[in-house]
Amino acid sequence: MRAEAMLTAEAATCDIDAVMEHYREFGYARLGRVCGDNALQAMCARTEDLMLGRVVYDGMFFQKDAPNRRYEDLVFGRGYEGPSLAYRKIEKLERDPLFSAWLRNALFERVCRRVYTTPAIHLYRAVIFSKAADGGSNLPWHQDAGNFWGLSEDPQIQIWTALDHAGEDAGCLEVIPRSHIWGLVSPLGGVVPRHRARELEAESKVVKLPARAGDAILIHNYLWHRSGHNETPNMRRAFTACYLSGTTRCLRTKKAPREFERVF
Ligand SMILES: O=C(O)CCC(=O)C(=O)O
Repeated sequence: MRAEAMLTAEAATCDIDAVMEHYREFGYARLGRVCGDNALQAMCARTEDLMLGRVVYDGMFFQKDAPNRRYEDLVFGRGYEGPSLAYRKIEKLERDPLFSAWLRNALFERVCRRVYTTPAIHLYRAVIFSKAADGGSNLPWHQDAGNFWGLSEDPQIQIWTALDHAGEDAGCLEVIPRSHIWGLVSPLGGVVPRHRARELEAESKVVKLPARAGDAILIHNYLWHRSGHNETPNMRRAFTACYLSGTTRCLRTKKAPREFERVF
C-alpha cells in the first residue's frame, strides 16, 4: 500500500497551522482522523500477524505485559515469547513495508518540516504500543528524551496513530499540557519519579485524549504522558513514530553507534 493511499482525502491537503500552534503551546496536538479504513484494517491485521508469528522480521523488539498489569513488574530482555496478543510493545516497525509507508506519509512530512529545519529528517523509532482486551499495564508519567536515549540532540516530535478506538476506558493517552516547557525532569529522562509528579501536582493537571481509530496526535518528546489499563473487551493498539533532525547523532559507545534512517 502506498503511503498516500493510506491517508484520508482530507488529511492529504489539510491546513496544519493551528495544529502546529497548539503543539508548540501545549506540547501535543490532535491531527484528527487521518488514517483511512483500509490502511487501518491492514495495520491491525499486520500487528496481529507479528504478535502471532505469522509475519517475522529479523531484529524486532517484543515485550509482553506483566500478567499482574503492573508496569514495575515488566520483564525485560525476553524478546519474542511465542504467539500471544499480550505483547505491550513491538519496535522496529520500519522493517515492515506497511508501517514504513505509513510513517513516511506526506502529512507527517509536513508536520516534521515545521519542527525541524534540516533538509534530512531521520527516524529514531517506530513502535506499536498495545493493550490486550481487558489488560494492558499502567504506563506511568514519562518523557521520551534524555541521556537514556543517547542522542546528540533531544528529539522533539513523535506522531501517535490510534489503530483501534482508544477511549478513556481503553487506556487512552493522558498528558499534562505545557509540561514540555518544564524541560527534562532529570538528565536521564524516561519515567518521572513519583515525588516530582506529586510536587508538580500532576494529578490536577491531567488531560485525557480519547481517540478514534485513525486519529493521530502529535506529542513533544518532553511532554509528560502516560496511559492506563484497557478495561474494554477489545484490543487497544497504537503506532507511534519518533522523528529526528538530520543532524542528530547516536552517542552510544558500548556498541557501534546507530545510523538513523532518512525518512524525509
Ligand atoms: O500508547 C501508549 O499507551 C503510550 C504511548 C507512548 O508512551 C509513546 O508514544 O511514547
